Amino acid sequence: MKDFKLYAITGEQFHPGRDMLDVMEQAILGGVDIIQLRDKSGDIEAIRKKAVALRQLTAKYGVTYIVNDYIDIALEVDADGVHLGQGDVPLAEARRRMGKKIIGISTHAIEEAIQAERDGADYIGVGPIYPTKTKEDVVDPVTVSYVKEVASTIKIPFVAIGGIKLHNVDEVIKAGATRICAVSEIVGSDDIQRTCREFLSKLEKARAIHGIDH
Ligand code: 3NM
Repeated sequence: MKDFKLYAITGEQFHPGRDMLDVMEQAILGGVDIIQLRDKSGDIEAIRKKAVALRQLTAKYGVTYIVNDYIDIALEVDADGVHLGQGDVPLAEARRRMGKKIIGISTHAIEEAIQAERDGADYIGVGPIYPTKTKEDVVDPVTVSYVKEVASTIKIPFVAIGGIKLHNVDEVIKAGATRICAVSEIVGSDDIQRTCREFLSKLEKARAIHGIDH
């Protein structure tokens, strides 16, 4: 998959009164590389409509587009990939359905990370690093020690997630993360473009130090 630094996920509860597409367009203009549609409402028709609209927006800007949970919707709208949790369909089945498209897997422990890599995930989520109210029923924070473990063990791209804010991202980067994902800090920001640019500038500095040139 195309490499990425900053990954934004939709979270409509954090921007009441603002249009989701406008919010995600601001994130794109701020420089995010990946947009994920994450909608736990269960209203499949509404999710389908949002999925189509976000496909159009991301295609316009050439940004990678991932749908959370719904393989069928990801395929229907020709998203670039799907993101799945530990309790979702087995990766082998997801791969059979998704073909060469991107499959990302949430992991919360090194055994899960190793398994996802072995099973052929394209990237993994590593979190929640800090406490977060954005994801329900999530495990206790894994802390930056899990980032260190993954950075020294896993070869596929990994993205740190969970409670990551501008004020604590330096610690996550220092632990070895070169890709960051945030929901509330980005979509709930009064100045989304600026927040994204600040995340990116920190990530780019760290990549320059570590000699990562993509
Ligand atoms: N997945 P925020 S934590 C969607 O650990 C999600 O797998 C997580 O939201 C995981 O940036 C999380 O607002 C929520 O904390 C991230």
